[in-house]
Amino acid sequence: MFNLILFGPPGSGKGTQSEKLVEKYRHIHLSTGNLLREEISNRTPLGLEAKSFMDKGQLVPDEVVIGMIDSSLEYHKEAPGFLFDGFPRTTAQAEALDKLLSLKKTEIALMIALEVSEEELVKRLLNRGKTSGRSDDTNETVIHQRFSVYRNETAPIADHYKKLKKFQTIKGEGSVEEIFDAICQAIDKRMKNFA
Ligand code: B4P
Repeated sequence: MFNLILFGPPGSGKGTQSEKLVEKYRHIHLSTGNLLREEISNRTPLGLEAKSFMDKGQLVPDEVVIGMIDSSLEYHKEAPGFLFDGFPRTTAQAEALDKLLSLKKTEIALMIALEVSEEELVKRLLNRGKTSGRSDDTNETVIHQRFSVYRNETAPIADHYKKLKKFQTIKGEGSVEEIFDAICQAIDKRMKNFA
């Protein structure tokens, strides 16, 4: 089983690249952002709770997100591997993911981090907000709050994967195709050396 984490700040292209990667590698795509937005559009109690955090640019509580990932892993028992997009985002989530995967006798093979300047990120998110209707993409104060949460709570978990030599950065600026090719090269290289 080859499990991958696509990492990076809000708007760095995790969702965009994930769609292309699952088409090529046939991973099961687990995007906590998409799962939460689905709960919101179905107006479930979980969705209503999540919305109140997301609208303010805050993270949804760990137990909610970890529960969602736990159910998804159970549901896709026969998966050839998982692509985690937007998860883990806190140390508690990273620890929970390690535990859940080890129960399945598997582990993370690689974390790929997309690097994009903040100026470019703001441009992309405001641009997406014009068409997506996503309330967290239309307000610049909320966007900056998301960056601050990323710097304080999410970015530090990269150290865990760096220590395990499972971490690689990729330049996230350029055309979607160029970035995709660079990610594929990193995955293919790791797959060759991964039992
Ligand atoms: P997410 O849904 O994970 O989304 P994101 O970080 O905003 O964006 P992503 O990096 O996927 O960007 P995309 O490809 O779409 O999170 C949303 C919220 O959900 C969080 O703030 C949080 O509240 C909550 N949440 C999610 N997971 C959580 C967790 N684990 N724990 C707690 N809370 C959680 O790209 C953005 C835009 O850029 C698009 O318009 C795209 O077209 C464009 N773009 C992409 N690549 C480009 C390129 N190369 N050049 C130009 N534009 C590009």
